Amino acid sequence: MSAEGEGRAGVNENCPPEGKRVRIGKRKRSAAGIPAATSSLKHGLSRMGVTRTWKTLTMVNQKDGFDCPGCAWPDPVGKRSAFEFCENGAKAVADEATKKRIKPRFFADNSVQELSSRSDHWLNSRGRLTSPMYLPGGASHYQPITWEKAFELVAKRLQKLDDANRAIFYTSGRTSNEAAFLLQLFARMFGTNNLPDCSNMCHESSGVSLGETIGTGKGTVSLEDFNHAELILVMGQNPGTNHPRMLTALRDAKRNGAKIVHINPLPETGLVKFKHPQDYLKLRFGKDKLADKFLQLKINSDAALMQGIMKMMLEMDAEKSFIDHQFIADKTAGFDALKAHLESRSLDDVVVQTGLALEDIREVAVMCAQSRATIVCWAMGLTQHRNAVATIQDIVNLLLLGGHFGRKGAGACPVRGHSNVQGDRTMGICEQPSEDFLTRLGKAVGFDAPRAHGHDVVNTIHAMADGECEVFFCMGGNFLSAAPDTELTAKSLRKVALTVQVSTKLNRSHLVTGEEALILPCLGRTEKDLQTGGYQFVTVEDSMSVVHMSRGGLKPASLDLLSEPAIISRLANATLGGKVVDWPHLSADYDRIRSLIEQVIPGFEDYNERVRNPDGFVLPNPPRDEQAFATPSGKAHFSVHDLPDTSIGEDRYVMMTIRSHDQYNTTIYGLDDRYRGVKGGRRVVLMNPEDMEDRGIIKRQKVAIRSHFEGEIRSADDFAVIPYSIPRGNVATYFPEANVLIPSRSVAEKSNTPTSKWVVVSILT
Ligand SMILES: Nc1nc2c(c(=O)[nH]1)N[C@H]1C(S)=C(S)[C@@H](COP(=O)(O)OP(=O)(O)OC[C@H]3O[C@@H](n4cnc5c(=O)[nH]c(N)nc54)[C@H](O)[C@@H]3O)O[C@H]1N2
Ligand SMILES: Nc1nc2c(c(=O)[nH]1)N[C@H]1C(S)=C(S)[C@@H](COP(=O)(O)OP(=O)(O)OC[C@H]3O[C@@H](n4cnc5c(=O)[nH]c(N)nc54)[C@H](O)[C@@H]3O)O[C@H]1N2
Ligand SMILES: [Mo]
Repeated sequence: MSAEGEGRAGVNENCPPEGKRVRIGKRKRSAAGIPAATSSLKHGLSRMGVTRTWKTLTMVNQKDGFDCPGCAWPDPVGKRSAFEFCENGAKAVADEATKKRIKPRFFADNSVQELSSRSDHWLNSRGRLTSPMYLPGGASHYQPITWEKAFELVAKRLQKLDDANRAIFYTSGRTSNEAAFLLQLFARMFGTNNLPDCSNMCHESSGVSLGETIGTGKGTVSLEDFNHAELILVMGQNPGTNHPRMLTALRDAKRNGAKIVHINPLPETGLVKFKHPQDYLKLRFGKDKLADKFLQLKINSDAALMQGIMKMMLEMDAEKSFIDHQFIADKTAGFDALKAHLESRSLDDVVVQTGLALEDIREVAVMCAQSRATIVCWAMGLTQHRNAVATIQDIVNLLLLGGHFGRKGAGACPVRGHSNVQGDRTMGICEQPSEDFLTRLGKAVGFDAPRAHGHDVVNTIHAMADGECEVFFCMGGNFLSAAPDTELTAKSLRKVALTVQVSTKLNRSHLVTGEEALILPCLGRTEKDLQTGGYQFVTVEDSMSVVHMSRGGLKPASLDLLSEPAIISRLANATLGGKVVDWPHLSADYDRIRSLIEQVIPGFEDYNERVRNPDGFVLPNPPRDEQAFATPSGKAHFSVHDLPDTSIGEDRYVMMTIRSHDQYNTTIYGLDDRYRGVKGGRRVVLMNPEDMEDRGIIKRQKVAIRSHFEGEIRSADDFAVIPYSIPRGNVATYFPEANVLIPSRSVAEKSNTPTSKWVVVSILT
């Protein structure tokens, strides 16, 4: 291996600029509707053709079909319509079910270096991977390899390690429960807890925050609760793009009388007006107005807003009871400390940090005080900040004040991203497993699970950079582009002896590799999975803890694909042999994997039977089910946090990195962001028009961005400035183009999540 970790010459870790000239249109006022329906069809037809489009889309989220890989929003219980998907779910499905194929010949014709000069959009649109490929040390091209040889190669590498902790097993959140369980079992029997996952960059802060305060890391609402809510706060989330099916739940909530407040630096289209495409079939042409109130606060001022609202609620409570004193007395601890803290604070700080008018905050405080059933939803706008755990605990404070746990129509709703990211964690994909989990796992299987904590994503990058990692195995995802500090992550990956990617589509992590690399192509959600025990289904857990089946119905993209459970099972067998676990037996029939899961993980009793119920089953959730809080004191905890220091210095801006309407994380479907009116390019920076004027920057002017963190400077050039409705001093760019600018050591306290929504930058003209 190249000792310096320089990797292959000329391989580009960044996506080269794509598109000609960015066009700026009008921001859309209404989400979904006919444009969404036509966009779904356009994507489907262009990738799958007529018959396949019809066949595929009518299987999405159906009881005998497959779970949409688009997001983790739950499906309705009971009656489902024939089209239980949204525009962006349809894009995700079409992307996997595309008819295009990458054959081994493609890799013979294109060197790794040549491929790296192509854009992410181009790489993804080549189609599905079809055969295992091997990149030998020093080689310029991938070459075909048999599955047998591939497993032997990885197994030999693993067996030669003098310390199991020199191997790392990453998971992205599309992995099924069955594959996730097998992967963590294999890693732990091999001897390591090095199980980082995309969750470390996503909702980790939510899990830590909720775990400390209410004793479970998961949300506490069900889909049905939306029909009974009186007030819903949607914070740091863009559901019109990232969870479009949530808009239906918000519409129904609204029709049932709920008020909705949208809290975001950007006026995201989905929350303004919404038109369900299926309403046209029912000849309803009106649009539903969703948000009653929009608070356009500055980036990372949510803690200030929450504390301001709570302070006002307590003041109102002094006159007439507005908080749930009984619940607070019976079920919680720490109220007095919070009260004292809020009393000692000034609302001036709240106004300065949020940039909001006091009357607007008061209006929402009154709504909060009056609501008997409040739901707070949030996503990446809250989790990817240095103080993310604290901010989410202020949300918990707000909910506790009103007693909004274990009550119909109320609760905490962290809206998950990847379709099975919550399930993967339940299955033990976690670098810091609990003692209880390890004991149960060891007992059920008959081995001693390692206790030392492993690496999460950020620590993985640094461990690789320090030469502490020899084998990096990825179950899905695109580690290079999803992680912060692209340059450092690339350098780190190049230091590894062997990188292995189990994937459906080509991405940049296949090009920036360890000295040797493997691509192991797998079946996707949409495809039939035949094992020696017959056709299999897998199971997933949605954002509201419902576990259900997912069964693919399409012919696999190639005869040479293996399922994820089969890949892990064969690798585990090659590495560890079958003395303790009969791996081939387990993966021949996934019911056997589920039986084992049932023995290890509480809540999965009669797994095989219950999961065959068309609506699946719901996992126990003590705060929701019985107002029980599994904290050491048995109470739910109020927490006290000072407001974060949000000063940034002269001529600096705070940059958040967000998703466009035409991408799924690092998978780029197209160059438009329809709702925001940005077309034909992704290297853009959204900026307040007055900030532009102050700096003499004109529309579409090209600028360079520099990020600043503890004396470190990172740069990215060639971004076109777009005037946009965003608070002064804040700017926005797209993920993953801007990941070069994100410092790897700028992380959330306690959750170690990269602060992708808080990057201090300067803009150079
Ligand atoms: N189509 C599609 N669907 C997806 C994905 C996708 O890429 N494409 N990704 C999936 C995944 S893995 C995830 S995690 C989710 C992500 O779903 P989101 O969290 O909705 O995704 P982001 O684009 O990161 O949007 C963050 C939102 O938070 C706002 N925001 C940023 N900073 C702050 C802040 O400090 N305070 C507040 N209040 N708001 C802030 C931004 O303006 C933006 O509206 O979506 C999932 N679904
Ligand atoms: N700057 C910035 N960075 C971020 C974020 C941000 O908001 N800003 N968001 C973070 C978040 S929330 C997340 S979740 C991460 C996402 O991080 P990842 O989950 O690592 O990235 P994805 O882009 O979702 O992974 C896409 C790849 O997964 C593979 N794939 C798709 N389906 C399957 C399948 O069924 N099986 C297998 N084995 N492979 C499959 C395909 O090859 C595809 O190229 O990124 C994080 N990074
Ligand atoms: Mo995510």
